[in-house]
Amino acid sequence: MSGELALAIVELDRDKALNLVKSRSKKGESPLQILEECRQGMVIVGERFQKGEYFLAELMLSAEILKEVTAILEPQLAKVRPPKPLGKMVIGTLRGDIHDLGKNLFAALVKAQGFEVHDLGVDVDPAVVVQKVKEVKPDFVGFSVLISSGFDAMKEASEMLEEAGLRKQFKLMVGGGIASEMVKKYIGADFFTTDAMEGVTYCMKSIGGKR
Ligand code: B12
Repeated sequence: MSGELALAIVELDRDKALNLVKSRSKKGESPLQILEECRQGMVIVGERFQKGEYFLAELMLSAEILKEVTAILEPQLAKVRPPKPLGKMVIGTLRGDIHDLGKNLFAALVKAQGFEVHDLGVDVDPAVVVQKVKEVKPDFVGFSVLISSGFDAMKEASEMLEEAGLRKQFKLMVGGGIASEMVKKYIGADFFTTDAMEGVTYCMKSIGGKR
C-alpha cells in the first residue's frame, strides 16, 4: 500500500480520506491515480475482513467512503474520459440477490477507465437485462453474484439473451464472491473473476482486440 490516502481508507477515517481526495484533486493530480490508491486501501479492508479483523460494518463504511470519493472525483473523471467511450457495459446483480458492494467497486473502476456503464442495480429481473441490452447494445454484460440462489436468474437472463439473438454481440462476465469456472459454464459466460481489477484488465484486452 502506497500512501496516506490508502491508509485513511484502511483506518476508515472518512473525513481525512475525503479531505485528501479534495486537496490532491485541486492540485491537479490524476483522478485515476487517486482512485487507484483508494482501491489499494479497499483491498486491505477486504483482507482484514477475510481474516475476521474487520466486520460487516467496517466493510460497508469503506464502501460508503469509496462512493463519496467517486462522487468528488466525478467532474475530473469526466474530463479524462475519452470523448467517445472505450466501450459500453450493462451490469447488475440479478433477481434474489441484493449484494452490491463488489459490483459498485468494479463499476467505478471500469467507468474510470473510460467505459460507459449502465448499472441496473440489485434484484434485477432477467427481462430488464434483455430490455437494456436491446437499448444500449453493450460490448459487455456483467453479472455480480454473492448468493447461490442467484445462479438461476443469471442462467435465465443468458438464455433469454440467446433466444433474442443478442448473445453474440457482447462478452458476458460474471463476478462476485462465489463466481467460479462452474458458475461461468452454468450460465454460459465468457469470463469469471473474484477480483475487480482482473475484470477491468479483461475488458481492456477484449476491447483492444476489437479496435
Ligand atoms: C456484505 C454482505 C451482506 C450485506 C450486503 C450489503 C451490500 N450492499 O452489498 C447484507 C447484510 C445486506 C447481506 C445480506 C444477506 N447475505 Co450477505 N454477505 C455479505 C458478506 C459479509 C460480504 C460480501 C461483500 O460485500 N464482499 C466484499 C466485496 C467487495 O467483494 P465481492 O462482492 O466478491 O466483489 C469483488 C469481486 O468479486 C469483484 N466483483 C464483484 N462483482 C463483480 C461483477 C463483475 C462483472 C466483475 C467483473 C467483478 C465483480 O469486485 C470486487 C472487488 O474485487 C458475505 C460474506 C463474504 N465473506 O463474502 C455475505 C454472504 C454473501 N451473504 C450471504 C447471505 C446468505 C446473505 C443473506 C441471505 C442473509 C440473510 N439470511 O438474510 C442476505 C441476502 C439477501 C439477498 N437476497 O441477497 C452468504 C451467501 C451464501 C451463499 N453462497 O449463498 C454469504 C457468503 C455469507 C455466508 N458465509 O453465509 N449480506
